[in-house]
Order: sequence, then C-alpha cells, then structure tokens
Amino acid sequence: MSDCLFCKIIAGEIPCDKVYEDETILAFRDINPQAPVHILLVPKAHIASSYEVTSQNCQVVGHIFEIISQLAEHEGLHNGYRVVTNCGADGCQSVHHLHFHLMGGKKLSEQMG
Ligand code: DGP
Repeated sequence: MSDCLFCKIIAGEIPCDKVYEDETILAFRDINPQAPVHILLVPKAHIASSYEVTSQNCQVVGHIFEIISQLAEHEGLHNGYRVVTNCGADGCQSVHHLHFHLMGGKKLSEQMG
C-alpha cells in the first residue's frame, strides 16, 4: 500500500527504531511512547486492521505473539505488560495497518476504555 505509513516503515522509506525483524513481521519503538517500553509489532503484509484478519492470514498474528513473548523477556518486562490493538473509529485506530502495541515498564492504568 503506497500511502500506508507502516508499509513505508517496513520498506525502509521512513526510519524507525527497530527492535526485531524477520521475513513476516517488524517490531519498532512507538514514536509517542505511552510507557517506558512501547513497541509496535506489525505484519509486513498489509492487513488494514483486525477486521481483515482471516483464516488465510491469521498465522502471522500467532507469530507476533510468539515474538511479543520474546521481546517482553528481552525488555525486562518481568512484572507484566499489556498488548493492545486498536481497530476502526471507535477503537481510535489512527494507522490503518494492523499493529499490536506492547507496553510495559510501569504499572499501567486500570482504565481500558
Ligand atoms: P493506533 O492509534 O493504535 O493506530 O496507533 C498508532 C501508533 O503509531 C501511535 O501510538 C503512534 C505510532 N506512530 C505514528 N506514526 C509513527 C511513526 O512515524 N513512527 C513510529 N515509530 N510510530 C508512529
């Protein structure tokens, strides 16, 4: 998707603070961190949101969670963390490329909505 911000980051057209990359996913630090550790994990294939996750493409979501577990260990999130994906207008999704926020390093708010 030529007009997608995260596709441009994946293509290397826009720089990012990369923490993990393999053939199917990229993880990089959020430009506006909400916690001491705030990493975004994205599939390299353009999937607009969790609305578009299907039986055909859901394998990458499981892989993202496998890497979340590894990154949480690597980032020292031994006291817990939060994983969030925002979807659509009510979910306040601002970048329309599926991504998972990994946040931790402090006691997070109990408010979820
Ligand atoms: P969401 O609201 O769930 O769509 O989250 C989008 C996140 O993307 C938000 O936390 C800020 C982050 N973000 C937006 N633009 C950039 C960028 O150019 N670089 C990085 N690293 N993060 C970005």
